[in-house]
Amino acid sequence: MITLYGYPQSRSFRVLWMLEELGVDYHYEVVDLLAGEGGQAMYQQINAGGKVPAIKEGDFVLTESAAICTWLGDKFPEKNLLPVAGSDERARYNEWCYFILSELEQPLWTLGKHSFVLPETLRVPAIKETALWEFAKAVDVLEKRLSDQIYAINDRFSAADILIAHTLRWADAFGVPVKCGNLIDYRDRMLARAACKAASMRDRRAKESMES
Ligand SMILES: N[C@@H](CCC(=O)N[C@@H](CS)C(=O)NCC(=O)O)C(=O)O
Repeated sequence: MITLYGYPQSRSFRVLWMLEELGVDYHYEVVDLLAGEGGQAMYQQINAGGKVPAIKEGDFVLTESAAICTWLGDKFPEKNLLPVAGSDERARYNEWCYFILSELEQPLWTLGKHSFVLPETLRVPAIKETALWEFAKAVDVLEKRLSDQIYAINDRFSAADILIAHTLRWADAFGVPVKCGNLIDYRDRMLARAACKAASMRDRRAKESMES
């Protein structure tokens, strides 16, 4: 059985969504980050950085949301959620992953960290202007590349769409929603998928059980 270590409304949602797309059995183990469980010895054995998501199957443990989605896609090739390793499409998938994590998510996360994540004494308010400028540049690239596409890679849904749509949903939550009509349509189309809704429900239930 696959165990996903996650926290509601965090990057672990990417893996939840992927698992729901795959339709495989999994156990969702909430690591209560706000209660400091990420720093506890038991979880540090799973992820030395104390972060989520992480995934475990038998003795195998993997961290990093994009790496986990890729591992899952390769593990269940019959579900067609990843282009085949070695193909041009797989290179395109890798390109998307690096772009999303280093160009699109990075300025958004900088914005979040210096607005509400870091302890107040570590926040540098002036950095937000730079982060907004960098994020707008990355969104501009996204608009150009996705403007007339149904999916990120050719005509098939893939894990790349999960990573992009989840990051765009974060942008909404961080108060910098995308404004381009095509991009909004793309994001909403991805978020309307049954597996995304199922993952949202699972995440909501996890949040409710943590609060009760
Ligand atoms: N690059 C990592 C980032 C993981 C990450 O920063 N996770 C956040 C939640 S979204 C976390 O666990 N933060 C707790 C902490 O920094 O201690 C990934 O994509 O998985």
